[in-house]
Amino acid sequence: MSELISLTKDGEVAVITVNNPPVNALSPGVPEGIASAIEAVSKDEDVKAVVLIGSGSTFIAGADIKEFGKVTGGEKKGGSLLPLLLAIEDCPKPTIAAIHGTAFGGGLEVAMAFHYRVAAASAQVGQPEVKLGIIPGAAGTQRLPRLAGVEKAVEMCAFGEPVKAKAAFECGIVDRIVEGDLLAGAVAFAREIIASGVTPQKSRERNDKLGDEQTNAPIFAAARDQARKTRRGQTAPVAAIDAVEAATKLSFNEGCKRESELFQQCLFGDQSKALIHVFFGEREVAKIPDVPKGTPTIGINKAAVVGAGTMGGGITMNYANAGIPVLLKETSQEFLDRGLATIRKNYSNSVKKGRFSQEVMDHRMALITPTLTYDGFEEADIVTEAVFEGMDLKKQVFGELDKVCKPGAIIASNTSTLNIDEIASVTSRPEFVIGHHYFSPANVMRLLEIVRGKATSKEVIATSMALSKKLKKVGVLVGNCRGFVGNRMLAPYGREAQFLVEEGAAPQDVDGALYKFGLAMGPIAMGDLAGLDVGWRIRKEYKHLEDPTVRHPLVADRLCEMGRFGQKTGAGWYRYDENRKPIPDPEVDKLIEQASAEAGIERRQIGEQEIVERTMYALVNEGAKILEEGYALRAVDIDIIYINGYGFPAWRGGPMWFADTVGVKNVYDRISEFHAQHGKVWEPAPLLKTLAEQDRTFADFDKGKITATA
Ligand code: T1G
Repeated sequence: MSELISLTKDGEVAVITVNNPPVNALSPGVPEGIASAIEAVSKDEDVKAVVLIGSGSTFIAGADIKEFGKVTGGEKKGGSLLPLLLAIEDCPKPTIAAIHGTAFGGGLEVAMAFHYRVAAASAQVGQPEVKLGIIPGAAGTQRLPRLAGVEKAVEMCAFGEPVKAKAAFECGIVDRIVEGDLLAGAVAFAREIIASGVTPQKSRERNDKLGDEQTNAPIFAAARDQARKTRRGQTAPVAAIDAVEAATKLSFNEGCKRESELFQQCLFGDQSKALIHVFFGEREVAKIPDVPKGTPTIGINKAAVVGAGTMGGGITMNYANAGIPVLLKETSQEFLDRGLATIRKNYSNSVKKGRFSQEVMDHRMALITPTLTYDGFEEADIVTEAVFEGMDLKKQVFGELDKVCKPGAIIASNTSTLNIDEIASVTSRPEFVIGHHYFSPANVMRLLEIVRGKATSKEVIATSMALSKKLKKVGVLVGNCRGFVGNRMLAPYGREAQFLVEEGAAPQDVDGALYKFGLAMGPIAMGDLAGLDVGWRIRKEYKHLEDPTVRHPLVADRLCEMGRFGQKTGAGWYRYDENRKPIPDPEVDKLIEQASAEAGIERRQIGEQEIVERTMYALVNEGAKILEEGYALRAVDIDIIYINGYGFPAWRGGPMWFADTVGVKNVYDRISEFHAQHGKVWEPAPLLKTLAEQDRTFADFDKGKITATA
């Protein structure tokens, strides 16, 4: 056999092992190797049964995603796994797939072609293809309903969530859970099958679970409704539902043909390219050129958080969720009690929703130690400061922490915009100071902006990247400019949204256009959610830095002067009912018209296209400046930040990927028009000009394919 596939024997049981680290993907050579092994054992009279198992940490985790780009780019023709799966299923000897780790995508499809499946209790199975903008392409939508029933199959194929081994056993995907050594358990299972003399049934011939039109119609209708609500704008989930529905209406072969048509449609669509870009991007961001893999890291066994407000409480939960004991300090019992109560309420809500048990909640609460003093901080490996967003207070806290924390402890600030170097300057350990900028709600949003100070050591950066994975966050290293990356780009984005309102669009027009574009929430409503007073305070703090020669939005300050801070005061740009539903407010419309008149602006009709271009290209232009100034390592880092921190639709790949799909030159030309119309705030970024002139993309920039920028 090849080095990818090995074939051994345990008595009369043949064992095929896949050796394609790190995830035993079905890369070129792996399907071929399995096919050869199946052919060999079919002819070997001494072999009475066959087991397939993965080496290393997992069973086959799917097709090799790296290969898709070659297929859609025309570099190679896509191969089908279907013949291999039929060969496995038609093997004259009982075949058993032994699953550990994750049998995902093509991995599960291969396993379902085996006559039986046994799994380790910790294993998971799934068809996560929709998360890549595609659908199962190797009869997964046809075999899964035959093994697990239609409802389970639709849920797994349309929404892509993994299923644990126990649940997979209960619904019929797995035939046995193996305790102890998986291979030994699988071989023993094979010997039972041999001894039973039973002729194995082929999954493709099992039609008893396919239900009928009457039972299936409501299942598909409910799935389509859920996809509309929870996967808004995405094409793959609907295609997956159509493919599973075909399994209930067509023969197996016809169903496979229908699945293949739908798979090809998705694979060659823009959404799949964007989602595959995001898949690899979420892993790329962990790669830091001057902090190589293997950089020593600091063990994080004890943590502490200063500040039990919304952010501090959420950060504390992240550590407790990861099983790390964490101190939570406040300045008064009242604030401490309030913070703990919020944490307890959040956990209770999760228990009520069945996300985890009361026992898990109790364990997590037990890991949190509230305190009014710094007692115990000397044992913490990392302390995260999450106090009020003011430089003086942060400096005071960092000065105190520098005294109480042990040598070598990391001190991180959750600041969202303030200068990390200035904060570090009040400590004796600037190399251990770093920004850990979480996004609210900190226990939910996956993004963690890791802000590198001038003195921050490589070990502290490497530790922060490893810690973000342990906290189930996506850690992205950013530079220490004002607003870092995400919030720095949010400024021109929010500015344009407000300018559009002052020029003629209603707030709900701007939000509506961007919601339709795919954003979770429009910029005007997002301002009300975050609190208009936050930006108001920052504008007042930095008033002296504002450029007097450019126009600034007027309405948000007026709303704040009226005490309309947004949801927290029941009214901001919108009024809010008891369910926090935004309601356009005629009083605000009047205020907007007054502001337009004051700014000498003649209001006009503004279409959705301009709303999307003015706001999205504001993001892109600022992102290009950030890249050329070196505050983000790659364009994909900016994409991952916006998808995981700001609700940018992953199926559009992120703002920089979106610019590539529009065409960088088209974006540049449009920005040049805005520059002519609206003045210097729209000065095109030099990198954007360079890319446009060289007919390059931001993806090319990431690959180092452009010559130096201006
Ligand atoms: N193909 C290629 N590379 C892959 C890969 C895959 N399927 N899965 C992971 N990698 C790389 C990844 O980029 C990283 O590389 C390294 O492996 C470790 O990954 C026919 C068409 C399995 C749960 O969607 O969910 O089958 O950064 O950091 O945290 O119908 O990887 O080290 O260079 O994520 O332990 C369906 C995707 C494909 C599974 C392991 N399968 N992978 O998580 O490691 S489509 C998937 C995962 C398909 C069929 C269709 C996770 C994991 P590098 P990692 P991990």
